[in-house]
Amino acid sequence: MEVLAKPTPFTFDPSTTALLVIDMQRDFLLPGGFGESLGNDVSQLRRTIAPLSALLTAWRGAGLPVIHTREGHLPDLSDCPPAKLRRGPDIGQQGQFGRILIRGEYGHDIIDELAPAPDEAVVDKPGKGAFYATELSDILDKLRVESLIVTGVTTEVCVHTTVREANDRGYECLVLADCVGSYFPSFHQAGLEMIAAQGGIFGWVADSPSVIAALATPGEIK
Ligand code: C5J
Repeated sequence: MEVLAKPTPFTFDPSTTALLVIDMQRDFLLPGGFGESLGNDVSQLRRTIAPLSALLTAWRGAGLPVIHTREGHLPDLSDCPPAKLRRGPDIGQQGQFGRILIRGEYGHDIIDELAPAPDEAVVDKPGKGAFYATELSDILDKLRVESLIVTGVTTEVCVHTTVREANDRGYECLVLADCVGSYFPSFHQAGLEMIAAQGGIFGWVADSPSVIAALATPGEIK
């Protein structure tokens, strides 16, 4: 299967590819939530919801694996490095949607529009990267995944960190520009350019309609 992408067309075998949906959590995306309380414009992230929802429908329809991630910590914060807490003192404090970035709280969970299906893995991560201190590598090994379609928020933080981690572990990554978002449009733009620069130093960048079109091409899914 091939999709138009930068810097070159991206080729993948659906039988060894997973869709990664990073941190589409209420704390980051809901008006009134943690992200907005920091002065951020959540509409910059919320524009990803409709394209990601359409992609999920097509990806699930093709019977392909989806893995969701959530950034957050244990209620006692024992998995939160003191340095992270020093620079993010709101973590664990009471917010509009429960304790901020704490597992089990309403705000920590994934937005209703993109709720994981019962058979889909949800990886809880204490860091920005989805590989650090998680079971993600094991899940991908079991599924024999070689390529990742990467979506979610935010482009320059958790998406970028995860793509860099994946790249070092030998995965081919396609990042979908319309399905990733940042509170800062210039960081989003630069983040995408960095991925595809220098012949695809971290991977490829495309838009979700080209993946949906490829999935709909007769004979492409076996
Ligand atoms: C941030 C994330 N931005 N999911 N988290 O702190 O990108």
